[in-house]
Amino acid sequence: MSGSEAPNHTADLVIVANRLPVDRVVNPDGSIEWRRSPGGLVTALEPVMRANDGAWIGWPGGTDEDLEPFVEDGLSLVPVHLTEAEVEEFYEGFSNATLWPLYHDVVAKPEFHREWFDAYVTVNRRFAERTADVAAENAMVWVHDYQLQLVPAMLRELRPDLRIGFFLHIPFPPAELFQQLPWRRQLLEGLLGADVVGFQRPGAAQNFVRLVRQRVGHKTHRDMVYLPDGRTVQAGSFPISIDVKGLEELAHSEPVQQRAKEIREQLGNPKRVLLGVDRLDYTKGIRARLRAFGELLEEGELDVEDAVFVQVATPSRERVEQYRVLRDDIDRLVGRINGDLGRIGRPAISYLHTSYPREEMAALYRAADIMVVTPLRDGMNLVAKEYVACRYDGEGALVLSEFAGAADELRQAFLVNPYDINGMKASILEAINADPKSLNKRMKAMRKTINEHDVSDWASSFLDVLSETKPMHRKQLRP
Ligand code: GDG
Repeated sequence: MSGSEAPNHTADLVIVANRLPVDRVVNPDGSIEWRRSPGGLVTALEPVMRANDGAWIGWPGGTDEDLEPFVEDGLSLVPVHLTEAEVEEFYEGFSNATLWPLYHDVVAKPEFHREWFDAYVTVNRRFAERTADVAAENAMVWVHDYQLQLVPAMLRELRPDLRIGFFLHIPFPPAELFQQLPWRRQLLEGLLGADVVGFQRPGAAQNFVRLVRQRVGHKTHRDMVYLPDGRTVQAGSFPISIDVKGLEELAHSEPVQQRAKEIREQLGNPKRVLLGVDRLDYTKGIRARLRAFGELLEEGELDVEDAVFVQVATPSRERVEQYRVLRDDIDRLVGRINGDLGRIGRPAISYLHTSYPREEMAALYRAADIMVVTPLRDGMNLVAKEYVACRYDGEGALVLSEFAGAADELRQAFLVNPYDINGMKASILEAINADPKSLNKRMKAMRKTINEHDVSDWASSFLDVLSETKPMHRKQLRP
């Protein structure tokens, strides 16, 4: 497929996600380049996309131009254009200020605006239409995440021949919260357009099936929904993972090891380095974690000469009001803790509001004795798995929130309730004082778990289930 050619009905596998897996880079000479955005999803899907004339449909970011489909590094990419108003209402509004907080236990108050939902419908329809143009007869389509929950039903209407899968990367809330949503029925019906609806955790799949029974009135049995037209929809849990080998190799590389040493030196070679890595998001529990650390210093349980907390907070959704408020909050808290408890050359918290290349992230994971991951609610949390992947020496400790999907698998972490500050303080101290042998045992067990289930296992387990649905579809994907 060349740059200007429309890719009509050619792709046997179509990935539909809010964003394309590339970022647009404008060079100093004004020329435009696309750079692959790092991320497990594209790594996992690349081989199967190449083997099956795959196409990826998504928003390229920006609102300036309506771009034609193009091929980048052998991947067919199909841009969906959004206007400035749609970015505000569909993306920042309905996706990130309505659905995101509602699906994360209402840890921030969701806003309900009818015009935001209208934009959500319009944009979802555009994604569905684009997909209908691109997908080959009987193709498999895999739709991703909360921004596109209406796409499955819209697409089925346009193209009943397709096999459609949907995966939700974030939690799916219990009925008690979901039913606040004025558009609850539309969203459930949107998802029911899929043959397989996947979630991170079994509880989320159960929430979905229960809601479908209660709100839409369809018959259900366990994870299956029976529609009046004879179709079935299968719900299930497919916990996502990371490119374990790729990251471990990076962590092993000489420059990363060297950089990890250098980071510890630059921090003044403290006895203990604690680390947090998150998008700056109110679901991630950054505030509670820093408070816990501050109190441990205040009470003399820890000393700034011995322990430092490195918090990387990657800028995120900066135009959404709640994210601006959060940023100010964290700035103030870090300032207060450092002002009260730091000494010259020894801040308590080394706070980095920025994003880093993968190599630097791997070096930070290598440099940290204790990784502190304390979301109030999280679909999975890849950072926890990435830390474990980098600890090939079996050293290091993971403090992990029970409310992250990752807690289902990483049972040997120091599991905490992020709402319980005293409990978190006790667990951080326990991790700091644990005997190296017991830490080694925990880390080995967690490494075994992630090695047995990496991101390509995740992708193939979902696509296998999808390809087994609907016996009238005979076309199988090539492995
Ligand atoms: C959603 C769900 C689910 C962060 N800062 C930098 C950077 N990162 C990378 C991390 C990690 C990823 O971003 C963040 O993934 P998480 O899983 O931790 O969280 P969300 O962004 O909220 O992701 C989540 C996930 O989807 C997948 O299904 O696990 O529950 O909320 O990979 O390493 N990477 C680089 N520089 C940074 O500064 N290079």
